[in-house]
Amino acid sequence: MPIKIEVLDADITTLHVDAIVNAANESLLGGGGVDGAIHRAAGPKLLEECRTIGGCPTGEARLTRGYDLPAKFVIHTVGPVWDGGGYGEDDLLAACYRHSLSLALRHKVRTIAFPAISTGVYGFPMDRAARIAANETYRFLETYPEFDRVIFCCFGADATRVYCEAVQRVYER
Ligand code: AR6
Repeated sequence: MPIKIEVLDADITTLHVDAIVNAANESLLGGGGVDGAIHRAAGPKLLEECRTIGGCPTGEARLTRGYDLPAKFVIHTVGPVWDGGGYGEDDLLAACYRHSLSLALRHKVRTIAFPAISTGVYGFPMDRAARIAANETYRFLETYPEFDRVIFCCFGADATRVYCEAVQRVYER
């Protein structure tokens, strides 16, 4: 079965893919980290469209256009805030990947890039987040092989190594 998960060390706003995923908050009205970078690169029309959506619960995803980004769409998903692991954080993070990929499919997205959702301000342990990202994405692609490329776009060498190892582990199973 051809599974196409890649890991890149890059600024997600520069990627020429059909959709990039934003690690947003429930307001969908912007913030810091990758969210701030995406809004800056997409321009003010992105915030205008986000205002019409009315927010997004944790674990779900919403789609907008990409405006000035090279990507056609932005899929905004809201990762869980890490609170020790006993509050459903793992399932909510897995749901972010699943819902983002389903929404992408509905919009005929074939190439998509994810940031390391929840591993910045939201404090999710990186190795645990990477394992969930790799497992859930692999499982989704087993059922829906329509994607040409799914990229985990990491910021920096440490994150890139952790996500690479997690992806390798799912391939070796
Ligand atoms: N490209 C790729 N990855 C990036 C970029 C970039 N340009 N910038 C940061 N990262 P975070 P969260 C990485 O904090 O933890 C926002 O304020 C970063 O190194 O952006 O889900 C939202 O509005 C980290 O590994 O998202 C929410 O309030 C990863 O992206 C809150 O932060 C995620 O870090 C969401 O927190």
